Amino acid sequence: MSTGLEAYLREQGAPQSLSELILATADACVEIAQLVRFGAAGDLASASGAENVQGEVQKKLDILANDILLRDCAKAAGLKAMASEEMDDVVPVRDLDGEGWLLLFDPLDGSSNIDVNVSIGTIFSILPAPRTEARPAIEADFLQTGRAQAAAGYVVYGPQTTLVLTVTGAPAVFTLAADGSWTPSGATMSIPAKAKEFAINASNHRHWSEPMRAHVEGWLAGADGPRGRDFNMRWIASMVADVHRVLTRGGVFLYPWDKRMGEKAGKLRLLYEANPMTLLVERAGGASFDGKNGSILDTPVTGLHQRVSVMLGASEEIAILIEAGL
Ligand code: AHM
Ligand code: MG
Repeated sequence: MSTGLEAYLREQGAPQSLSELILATADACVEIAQLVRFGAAGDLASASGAENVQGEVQKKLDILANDILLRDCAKAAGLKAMASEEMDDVVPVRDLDGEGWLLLFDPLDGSSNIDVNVSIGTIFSILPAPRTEARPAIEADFLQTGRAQAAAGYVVYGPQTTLVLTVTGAPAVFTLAADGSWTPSGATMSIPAKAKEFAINASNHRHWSEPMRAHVEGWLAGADGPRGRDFNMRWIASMVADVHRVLTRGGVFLYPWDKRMGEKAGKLRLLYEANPMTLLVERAGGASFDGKNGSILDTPVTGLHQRVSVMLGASEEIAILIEAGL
């Protein structure tokens, strides 16, 4: 049941097949919200022992959320294939032929927060399926830059369950009501150019590049340092919740490359995390930087599970980070 969301998708002029896929994704998230609410305190949150493609121990809730998305979204007639942070390979659903969509998701982002009952979320990205001869989709079909996304969004499972979505314009915000429907919250997401707040895991200070260390030290020095004003800091360790705050009240979120990563560009995943969150941030007037090429949305895509350095949020602060050559 998603009446407010359906009306919004009609207003946006989203193609029918894209609307159906977004509605199916949102429905899956309603089910995941129930699991998170009632299952997290029980044994669902205990480690299953399985390792995902990133070499991390998955929680049972991650696997269940993944299964729900796979099952519910496959029902959308325009969906050709899916890819998930939790699975090595793509899952073809229907042969490519004419208009269709590819769905990518991080089923439960920030899952280290499950045990401590702190906000987690689902992130999703929708790409156009290549128009080609009839065949099942393969990994190469998913290797499109963030700029190509037809829609992107997330659901944050926090004190409220909130869906944030972009199809064409500024992010729209919906709250999950008691009857299971997505109700427009009326909130407008617009990130002020100037940051007053930053989010970074400061325990990684010694691993950062020298310019990154200097930049964060400038924030910490506040009014007594080179920036001449105070900054506030937050770190939830759940990208969905941290970026939701940036979209709601401004600031910047960073998970930059650090020395422990070596050849890897960063910790966060380009296709499942960085691209969808960046599309929302840029549509809310913010900016992003991948530490190399410019906007994260233009980062060349070479692999399904590629990682990237992430800096996003207030445009003036991102411009300073780019200038500093971070
Ligand atoms: P996950 O997808 O395995 O949950 O990892 C991604 C999460 C992000 O949500 C969050 O920003 C980051 O990892 C936190 O990392 P750290 O624990 O290093 O601060
Ligand atoms: Mg994640």
